[in-house]
Amino acid sequence: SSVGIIGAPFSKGQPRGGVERGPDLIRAAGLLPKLHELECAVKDYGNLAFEEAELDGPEGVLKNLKAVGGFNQRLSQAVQLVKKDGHTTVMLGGDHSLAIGSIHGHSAAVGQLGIVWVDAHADINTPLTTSTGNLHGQPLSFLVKELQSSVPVLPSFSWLKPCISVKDLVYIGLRDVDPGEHYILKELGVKMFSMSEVDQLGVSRVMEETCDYLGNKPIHLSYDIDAIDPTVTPATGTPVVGGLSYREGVYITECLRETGRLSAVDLVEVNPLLGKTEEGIQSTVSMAVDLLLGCFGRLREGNHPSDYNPP
Ligand code: DIR
Ligand code: MN
Ligand code: MN
Ligand code: MN
Repeated sequence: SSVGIIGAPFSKGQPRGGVERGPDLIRAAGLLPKLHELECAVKDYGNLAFEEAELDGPEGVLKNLKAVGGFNQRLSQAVQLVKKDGHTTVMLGGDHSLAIGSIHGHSAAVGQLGIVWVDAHADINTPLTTSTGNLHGQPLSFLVKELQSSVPVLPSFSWLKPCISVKDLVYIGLRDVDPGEHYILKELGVKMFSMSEVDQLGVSRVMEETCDYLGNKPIHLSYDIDAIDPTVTPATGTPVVGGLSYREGVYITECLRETGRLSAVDLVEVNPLLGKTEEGIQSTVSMAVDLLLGCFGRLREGNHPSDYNPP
């Protein structure tokens, strides 16, 4: 399979510095050579450049609207190019607001998608329900068609048309959902496997049901590193206790790979400035790499190249 990597060193969807270093750190941990070992053809499109937005003061509670809107517009176009080149897209974040452009571009290129959103958070606050004003807590509200009437018109997002149906979205790993978000999830009947359901069913049932539920559509995996337990991935902006284990986290990627329909992956919210210890940072970055390798065929039973010659 062929992989097209886009770095999205973007941090304006949330207030903490450092998350813009994610793409380069994940590359420095050997992502490309490790993908080559799996016989993936890899094209690195580099980090997406963007301009600082001028006069980007808060509008009401909402922060950095122009920066987030402008960056995601460019990102959407970049993703469309990578998809037209025929690659599975890997978006290295950066904060989770980049899912706006990533999913918009992916859907513009290939049509109807199934979205697997792996996260401690639901990221479906609207500009009206958000209490923080951080756009990384809101990307899905801009993308979901059924929420269009609940999202005010914002000039920075005039380029964006909602492109996913609520029935094509599955959450895994939720454990920190705001009241306004919970209302939306229940009202719209969004398919979700919170950490409670992961405990109840086990991750293998969760993945079986997720894949059945999404049917045959191309899959967009949006993986927030904070879905994983903070003992493994402490270097992230909003860690929440009680997350997925290393093994559950990797298993999700193995199952999605197995479908043969994984078409784009976001790996977001790795922030080396919040790791507290060097080990914590290493462990977070290495988890990010292992999740991506799981998406592209690494098996825990082992692998060997197709042209392997036994001695
Ligand atoms: C919170 C936190 N729900 C918000 N969201 C986070 O700001 O809307 N998302 N951390 O990743
Ligand atoms: Mn999160
Ligand atoms: Mn998130
Ligand atoms: Mn977050």
